[in-house]
Amino acid sequence: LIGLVFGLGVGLLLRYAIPIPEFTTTVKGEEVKVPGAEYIGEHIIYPFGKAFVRLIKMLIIPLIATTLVSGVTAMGDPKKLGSLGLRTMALYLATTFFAVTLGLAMGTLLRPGVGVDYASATADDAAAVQGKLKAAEDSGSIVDRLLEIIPENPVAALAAGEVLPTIFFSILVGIGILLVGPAADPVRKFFDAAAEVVMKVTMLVMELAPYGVAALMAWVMCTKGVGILSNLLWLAIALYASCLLQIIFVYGLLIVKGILRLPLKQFFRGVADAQGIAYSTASSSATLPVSISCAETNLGVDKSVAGSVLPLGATINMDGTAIYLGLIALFAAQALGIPMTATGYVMVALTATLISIGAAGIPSAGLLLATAVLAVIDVPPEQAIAIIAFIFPFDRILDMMRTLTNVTGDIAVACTVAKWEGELDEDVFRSEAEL
Ligand code: DAS
Repeated sequence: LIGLVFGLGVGLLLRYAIPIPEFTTTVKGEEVKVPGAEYIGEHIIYPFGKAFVRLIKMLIIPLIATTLVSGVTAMGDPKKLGSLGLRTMALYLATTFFAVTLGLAMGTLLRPGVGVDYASATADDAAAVQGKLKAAEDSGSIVDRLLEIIPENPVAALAAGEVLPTIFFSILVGIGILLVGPAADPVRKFFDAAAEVVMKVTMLVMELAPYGVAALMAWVMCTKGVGILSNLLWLAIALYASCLLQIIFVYGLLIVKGILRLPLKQFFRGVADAQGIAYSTASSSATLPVSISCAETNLGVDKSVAGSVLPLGATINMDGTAIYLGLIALFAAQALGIPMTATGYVMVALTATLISIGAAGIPSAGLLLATAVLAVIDVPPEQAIAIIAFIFPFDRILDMMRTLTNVTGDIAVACTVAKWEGELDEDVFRSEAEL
């Protein structure tokens, strides 16, 4: 927040208060005059912000590969993978699919990216976007795009930073470890430790967030001006509205009323503490102990279910993040003037669902992985970095709401699985939870 305010101040001063002479620079051999603030923003400030975003992009593949393998093996013994595991996974995928659909619908309705002048940034960017679009049309049918999720060479896919094939391969490795059993313990322990290491490195990088956010915020103000904030406001409105709808309709009416046939009021009182921690920490992992305590103490979920479904959910079930990924894709498409085709919508929905599985339960994980969804609608990498860099300074306020949604979804699924496994004490659920 300090970085955000500081960057906002510096950017506004440079753009509106301090008279800075025009700079002359050459674009494609031609001399062009650039307003001083824009030149300083683009060539002096942005590199610091870009360095921060690159640090984050550096972590994407390691984060997905380690946390996903570790998350899948956290399911415990393959026999548990049976009814409980499959029911849990089926429910996670169902709630996430509803979430992505909600996010895409809201993004289409509110159109938060319209009016962001990215495509006109430079002529060659626009050409790059067109070029990518042409390539996209030639990239074959939806079936070809889906087949691309299966990596012919997983190491090459990891090295190339291809997110979907990495997710696909990581889930298979996790299942393989489970099926091999104790003999695979060294591999399982390696991935558990590697996940911890990568999370720690991510936390280190996030220590730089105030400086990165300040640079990115100042760059946005210098180059785009305050008008751009209205687009971010619409993005926030679209996200908060979609998350509230997901919480009220999917978790409330569909799951608690529809499937559990239990009182809504007690559910929302029961999850309130976990929601408060999720909103303030913006981290599902940090909220996990409170989620487990709320599920057991307030909602009557047996320890055996809470102890397996919730840690898994904190790693692979992120409905708020899935909503966000769908919204970011539409935001970028609208900002860059990339038309969204039906194939585009399907690929974004599938990618957002799969990537929300791979996102770690740490602050801004959802935004870190958004580049993979932007790649699916063929946003040129430089433009993707610019969009992520532009949103990053504001991501915290968005992350708080999507983490609250993620955690609420995890607990709703835990109650349902507990009910189906006959491990839900409905008297505890019905009792008034202490707030
Ligand atoms: N902050 C992530 C979480 O902990 C969610 C996200 O970044 O999208 O759930």
